[in-house]
Amino acid sequence: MDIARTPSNPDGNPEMADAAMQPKDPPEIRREDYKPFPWIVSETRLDFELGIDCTRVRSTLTVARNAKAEPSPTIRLNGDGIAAIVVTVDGEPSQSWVMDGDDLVLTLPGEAHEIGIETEIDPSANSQLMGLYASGGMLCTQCEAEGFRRITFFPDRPDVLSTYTVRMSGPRAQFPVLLCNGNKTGEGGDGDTHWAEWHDPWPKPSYLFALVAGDLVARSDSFTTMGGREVELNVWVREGDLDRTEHAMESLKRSMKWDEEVFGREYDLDLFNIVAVSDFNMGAMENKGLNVFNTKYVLADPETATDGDYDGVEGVIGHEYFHNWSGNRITCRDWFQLSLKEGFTVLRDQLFSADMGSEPVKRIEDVRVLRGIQFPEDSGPLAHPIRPDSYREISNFYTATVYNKGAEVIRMMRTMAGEEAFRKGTDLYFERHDGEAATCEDFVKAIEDGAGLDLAQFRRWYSQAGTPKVAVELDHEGDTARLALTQTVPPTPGQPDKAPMPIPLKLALIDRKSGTHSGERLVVLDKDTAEFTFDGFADKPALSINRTFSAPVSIDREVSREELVFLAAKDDDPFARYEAMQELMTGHLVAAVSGDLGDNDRQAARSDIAQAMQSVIEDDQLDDLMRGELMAMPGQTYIAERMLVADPGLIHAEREALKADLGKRLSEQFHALYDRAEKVPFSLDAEAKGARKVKTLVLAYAAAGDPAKAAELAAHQYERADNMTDRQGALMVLAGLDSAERTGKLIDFYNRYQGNALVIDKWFALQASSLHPQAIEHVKALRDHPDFTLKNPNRVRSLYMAFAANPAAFHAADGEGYRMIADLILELDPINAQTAARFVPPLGRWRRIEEGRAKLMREALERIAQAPKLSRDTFEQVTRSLG
Ligand code: B3K
Ligand code: ZN
Repeated sequence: MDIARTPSNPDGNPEMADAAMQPKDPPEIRREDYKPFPWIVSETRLDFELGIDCTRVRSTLTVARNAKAEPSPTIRLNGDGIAAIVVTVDGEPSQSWVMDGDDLVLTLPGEAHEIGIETEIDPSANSQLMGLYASGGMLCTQCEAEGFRRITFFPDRPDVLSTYTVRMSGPRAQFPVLLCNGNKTGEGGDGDTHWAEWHDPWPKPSYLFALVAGDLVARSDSFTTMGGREVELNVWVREGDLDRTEHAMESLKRSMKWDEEVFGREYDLDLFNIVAVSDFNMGAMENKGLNVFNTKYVLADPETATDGDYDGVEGVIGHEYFHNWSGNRITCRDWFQLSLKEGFTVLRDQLFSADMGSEPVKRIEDVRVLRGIQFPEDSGPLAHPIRPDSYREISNFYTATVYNKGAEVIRMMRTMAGEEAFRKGTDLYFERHDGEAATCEDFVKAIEDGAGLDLAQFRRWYSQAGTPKVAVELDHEGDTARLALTQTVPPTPGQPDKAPMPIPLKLALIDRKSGTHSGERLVVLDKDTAEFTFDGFADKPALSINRTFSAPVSIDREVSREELVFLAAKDDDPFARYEAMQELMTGHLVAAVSGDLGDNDRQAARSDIAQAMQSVIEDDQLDDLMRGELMAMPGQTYIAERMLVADPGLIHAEREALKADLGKRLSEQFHALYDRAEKVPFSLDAEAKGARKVKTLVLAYAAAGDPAKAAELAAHQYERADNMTDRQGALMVLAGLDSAERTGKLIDFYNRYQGNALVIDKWFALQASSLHPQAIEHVKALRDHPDFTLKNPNRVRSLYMAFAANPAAFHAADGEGYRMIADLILELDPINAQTAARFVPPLGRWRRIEEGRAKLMREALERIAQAPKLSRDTFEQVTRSLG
């Protein structure tokens, strides 16, 4: 693939041999330069003659001038590494076109025309997994954001909506199943070849186009919508995987029902297909009526999938399904508006998962992702607003900021409006913009009008990057509690000065004696500083603030450990309780790492933390899922994020030391908890899931406190396991220990699941993320394992993302971890640029890391930057990271 045989490159000059590898310095695209496309493409007809290594594509576009755009004598059809074999206008061969880089620019004289273009592509050579590619003998597509232009020349931008009619033909034996968007309108065959024709009645942008051809089998079911439409549902997988699709199908039906009940959204076709693909750059893709999924988010059974995997399947199925309205019926005007569909759809999937399981636990999980990934992004060189102002490669902007902070921003509107008014706002949004390519501004305006909110100042959340910090002080005098709040929004690249933003903070003032409060309040801090007074407090209350994590900010306050211990035990908001536990541990670890902690202070802090942990372990009002959250230690990145400059080695050592200390101090309580949890039989209900969660947590504490005992217990759990959660949890602990059981159980796991790619991914990841002192050597050895390949993104991520997120290994003081990631990026970039570029951000944190390592991280980045050719993706990330 990517062999460009364009007029300007007739011989396939090696300089251009791989279109993904660009000469340096690709242009910057700016939001303010948006112009409507001068042509309307009312209809698109596509004819595919399918072959794994040669597919011929004939497209017919019906175009007319767009009266709402500046007139143009030409039409620009984007291409990427493809060549036109034939170009016709109104049925006649045309010579009036030129190539401008990868794009085909055609001069059109009249008001309306029919353009015909023929291209030929090689899906089997498409290792970028964008456009039409081969995966395990089948053909599939990924077009978002700019993959359609790798299939045929087209105005590949989200504001060009067209109805698609697609015919595909190919060898029946190789591709017995032929799928596309919309409904099947015909099929037939002749000897070994067969064909199918599909029509999608809903106008859509090219990024939502999808085609699948392969030897697949389906789990089928149906759903009757609230309007009485009977929808056929299929989950397509390879033969042999069918018995792992039940959870996906159930999740789909639950999503459809939930969207009707909670957002009033009904499905709009007679068919909904999901196809699972093993080689996929991300989680899944919401193509109209034909969602394509990474197998990881489809296949699940108790033997091979963990509880986390089950939740992942449900969440991603929901997410992609919800896009049918927030993304497909209303799409984005341009890619700067990506958060319009992604932020909103993440919020929708979060609310869905919360409704399907435990709301507080889901909230904590979401906040953990936000603080572990988005906060570091927002405080580093890649920081950008949820609606970015410019990009070089849009694939780099599918970020935690656009997705997760985007969801938080909409969640704040919901919090300020209240659920009912917010629903009026979303109803208005869907009604006003159905069928359009809209902007974030359209969304905010609809919420403003529908929910009756003034969001004038709130819009700054869309334009300003950086995590606001809120300094909090609570004073008490007479019977008045006085709360002083001060916000600062830090400078970020290109945005040195920030204006104050409205920050909705839910709070409660808790009576220290009774442990109760008189009601939760919502205050909105919309200035740099503000003061709020509360009367009727004879004694100083304990402050519970940013309850439910009502705003995506960091709270900065002086609070005694004693008060945190109190809140960890008594706060009636589960999130605030979790926060108190996290703060208790984080506060201690930051002080310990900063070196200003004497031995006595250290002992006193550890004893307070143990006391709080004990009350969590022994609180019989708690369910185990929530108990597990309260028991979890803060992640290393989160701790590092709290320091201006961090020493990853020291943080790791202190964190492990605290874990060991707790493991020892609370050994009895932990083991009692384990014994109780161990008796709960396997099921997928919350109680059993909670039991499994606390068991593995106990093993982790024990592994730090008493490794020999933990190894024994983990080996026992591994052997007895009747589900993947228990087995993986035990193996995770064993993989980090220098015990005799380690090797045996790793071999057993591999042999047991050999051939099951998703489980073998776990086997790679467990070793790459392990606490074992030789983890780095293990990763090097695994790189040469026959099952390792750079061609499969899941496998690459399972080894190297896990490694890059393993602080002790990645941050090895001699820089070996950084060199390994740089080597990977350089090797992977020509194969799969999108995946390669995802490994740059861990190196980009150098400014916040101690000097010695920072220098080594920079060197790794500089070495990448010096490569003679880089993809746009990696070039942009490396350049921004070096700053
Ligand atoms: N919309 C897709 C993401 C496409 C990423 C392209 N690099 C999946 C999702 O967010 O639902
Ligand atoms: Zn999405």
